Amino acid sequence: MAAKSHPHQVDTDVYKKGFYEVHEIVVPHLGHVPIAKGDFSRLPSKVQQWVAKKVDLCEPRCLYICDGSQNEADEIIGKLMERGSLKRLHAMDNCFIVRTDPADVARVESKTFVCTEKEHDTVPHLSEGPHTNIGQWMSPANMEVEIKKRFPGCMKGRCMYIIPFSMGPVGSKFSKIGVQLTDSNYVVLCMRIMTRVSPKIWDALGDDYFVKCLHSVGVPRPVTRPVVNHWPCNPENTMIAHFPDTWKIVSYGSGYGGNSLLGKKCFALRIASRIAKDEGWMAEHMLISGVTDPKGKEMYITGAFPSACGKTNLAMLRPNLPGWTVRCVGDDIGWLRFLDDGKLYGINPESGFFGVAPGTSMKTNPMAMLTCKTNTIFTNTADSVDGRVYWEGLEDEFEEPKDVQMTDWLGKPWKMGMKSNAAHPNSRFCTPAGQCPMIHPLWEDPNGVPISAIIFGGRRPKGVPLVFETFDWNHGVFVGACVKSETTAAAEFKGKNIMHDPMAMRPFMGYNWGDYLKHWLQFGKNPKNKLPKIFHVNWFRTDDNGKFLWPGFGDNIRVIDWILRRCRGEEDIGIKTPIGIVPKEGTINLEGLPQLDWKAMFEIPKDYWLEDMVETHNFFQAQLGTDLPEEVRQEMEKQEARLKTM
Ligand code: OXD
Ligand code: MN
Repeated sequence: MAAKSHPHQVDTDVYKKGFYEVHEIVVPHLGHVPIAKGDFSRLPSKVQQWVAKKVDLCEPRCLYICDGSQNEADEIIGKLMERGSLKRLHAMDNCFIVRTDPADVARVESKTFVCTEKEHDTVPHLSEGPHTNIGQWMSPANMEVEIKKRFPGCMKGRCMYIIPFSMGPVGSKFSKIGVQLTDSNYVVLCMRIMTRVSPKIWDALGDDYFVKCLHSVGVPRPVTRPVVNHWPCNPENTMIAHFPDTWKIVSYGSGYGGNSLLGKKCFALRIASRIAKDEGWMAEHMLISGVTDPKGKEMYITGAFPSACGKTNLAMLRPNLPGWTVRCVGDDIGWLRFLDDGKLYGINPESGFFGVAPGTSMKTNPMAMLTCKTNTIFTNTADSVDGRVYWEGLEDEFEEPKDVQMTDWLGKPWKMGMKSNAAHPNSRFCTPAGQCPMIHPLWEDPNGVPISAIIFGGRRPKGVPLVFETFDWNHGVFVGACVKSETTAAAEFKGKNIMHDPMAMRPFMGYNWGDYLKHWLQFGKNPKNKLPKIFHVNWFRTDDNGKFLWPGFGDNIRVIDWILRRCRGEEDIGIKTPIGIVPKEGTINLEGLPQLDWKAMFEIPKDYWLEDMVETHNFFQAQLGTDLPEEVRQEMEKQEARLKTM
C-alpha cells in the first residue's frame, strides 16, 4: 500500500494566539464572537485554529458546534419552521418539506473546480482539440482570488455551524473525518442524515488529518438581494472548489445537494479519490449490495452508473425471482480496498440516501418509499394540504382523496392532472439509510464487505447488449473508461444527449483521469489481488418504436443471477463476442416473463460498434491526450481488431 499522504494542515501563528473560551472566541480582525452552543475548548487545537481563521474571514454573528443529536435537529427544525422555510408533513412521521429558490436546484458542474499547483495533476495533457470536460482545473492562486472576492464577511448576521462528521463508521480503517463550516441550517439537518455527526469525532480525530469543508450560501445580512422561498443563495457567484493537495473544499452560493452537503460528492468522491490514489485504495461512484441466492449463498456486487440510471433502485432491488434476497449496503458511493487476504472489500461512507424522488414509487422502489416514511426531508417535491408528499410517478398509488389541493415545487397551487410538473425532476428525499427495511446487517461493518463483481452501466438506447462480461481486469478498465449515458436532471444539462461518463465518475473525478485509469490498472498487476470480475449492463435498450426491450427493476435479478454464476466459474453459460462475453441463449432465467426478443437484447451490430470505436478513439484523444494509459490503448486496438474480423 502506498504511503499515507501528508497534506499541509498547519495554520499561521496568529490564530494560535487566539483566545478561546466556552462562551466566545476572539479572532484578530473580528474580536469577540459568541458561541451559541457547544464547548470550543473540546475541539482539537488544529480544528480551533482553522475555525478561528474562517471566522475571521466570514465574520459570522455566532458559532454553533453541532453534536448531531435529535434535540439539536428539533431545535433547528423549529427555527426553520418559524421562518417558513420548512414545513411539517402532518400525515407523515417527523417528515418535512423544503422548497429552494428555483435558481438553485442541481449540481453546477460548470462552476466546480479542482485546484492543484500543477494543472496536469487535475487534467490530462492535451496537445490539441477542446479542453477536457472531465475535471475542471484552476490554479490555487487564482482560486484564492475568487475566494477573496466572495468570502470576506459572507456570513455577517448569520450563525456559523461547525459540523464534525465521519465518512464511514467512526473509527473504521476505511473511514475519514471531515469538519464542515456552514451558514445553512438546512445543510446541518441534511449532513446529520447523510454523514455520521457526533462529538465522538473530536476524539476519533486524534493526530489524524481531516478534510476542511467551508460552505456559505453567500447571503450576508442585512440582505441586499431578493431571497426566494426563504432560501438564501447566490447563484451568479456559485463556485465549488476542491484542493486535493491540502484536503480542502470551499463552496459558495448554493445550498442544495452535492453543492452544499460537502461530505457527499465533494469529499467522498473528488477529494477521497485523490486520497485513495495516494493511499492505495479506491473511492468510486458505486452502489454496494449483498445478493443471496435461493441456496442461501450471499455475494456482494458493486455498480457504477452515471446519475439517474437507477442506481438507488438497483441497490434496493426487490427480486422478481423466488428465493432471492438483495440487501443494500450503499446506494451511491463505495470506498474499496484490497485487504491482506487479497480480496476487495467495500464500505458505504454515507449514512443516508439523497435519492431522486420523481419516478420512485412502490412499483419501482418500494424499499426507498418505506425508508422515507419517517425522519425524512423532502426538497422540491410537491405536498398536499392534508400533509402528504407527492411527485411524478406516484399517480397510481397516491391514496384518496386524489383531487386534494396540492402545492407544487414552485409553491403554486397544483392538482393531479395538471400539465405542469408537481415536483422538480431533481427533487430529492434525504433519509437515514438505517431505516431502510432491507439495509444489510453489515452495512456499518468497519471491515467492509467482500466484493465479487463490479458492474458498469449506462442508459444506452441503441447497440449495447443487456449484459456482457469483460475478458479480464484491463479490458474491464477499458469498458469502464468507455461508460456513456443519456444526460440527466441531477446536473444542469438540458435535453437528452449521450455523454461519456468514465467509470460514472465524470463529474466527480478528483485528479487527472489518465492517472485514475493507471491507478485502476495497477490493482490488476498485483498478483496477490483476487480481482473481482467486471461486467457491463444496459437496462435501457429500446426497440425501433422506442420501447424498452427489458422489463428492468425487480427483473434485473435475472441478470445478476447470470453475473454471479459467472463469478462462481460457470463457463458454459457465456459466449465470446468481440466486445465481451454475453449469455448463451437461454442461460438467463426468464421464467414467468412475457415473450422477450433475445436477439434484439443481445445483438452486437458490427457497424454500430465500429463507429463506436472511432468515437471512443476520438474521445480518448480529445480528453486523455498523451495520458491515455498504454494498456487502455491496447484494449481499444484489440477490440477494434476483434470487431473487424467478426
Ligand atoms: C447524485 C448524482 O447521486 O448526481 O445525486 O450522482
Ligand atoms: Mn450519485
